[in-house]
Amino acid sequence: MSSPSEDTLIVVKPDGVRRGLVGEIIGRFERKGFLVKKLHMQTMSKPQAEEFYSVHKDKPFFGELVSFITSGPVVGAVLSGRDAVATVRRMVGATKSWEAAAGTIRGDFGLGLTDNTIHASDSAESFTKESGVFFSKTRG
Ligand code: 3AN
Repeated sequence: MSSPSEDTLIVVKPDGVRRGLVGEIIGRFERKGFLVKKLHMQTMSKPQAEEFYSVHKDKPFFGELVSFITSGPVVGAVLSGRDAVATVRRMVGATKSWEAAAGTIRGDFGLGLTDNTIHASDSAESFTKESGVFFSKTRG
């Protein structure tokens, strides 16, 4: 029986790329059963990052967020599979990495908050917006 499929976006943040965790992270999603539909490494520009994180523009940590995400290369992937948005968020774990459950990506690989290894879309609407911004300079 085929299962209903959904797409979501993950972005391995500069700390994750710097620490050599790209393969481990993408591998976890592949082993879970998600299909990698798009994969792209780039260093985001400041305007691109401000648009990517625009829902947080009034938060006190917005400047820090933009400055961190543009501090080095990131790797974004569109993942496709059953209930992708919620399932991927469970695999990513809590925002505060030091509180994230063992077995989640943030729980296993870091202690940071701004530098919390990975971003994942929190809804279908966020996926549409964020993937449009992330892949704006790529074709296909
Ligand atoms: P999540 O990435 O778990 O969905 P959000 O959407 O609440 O978390 O926050 C977006 C990003 O903003 C987080 N990934 C984290 O890097 C950063 N962030 C969230 N809260 C704070 C905070 N209080 N101080 C600094 N950075 C924060």
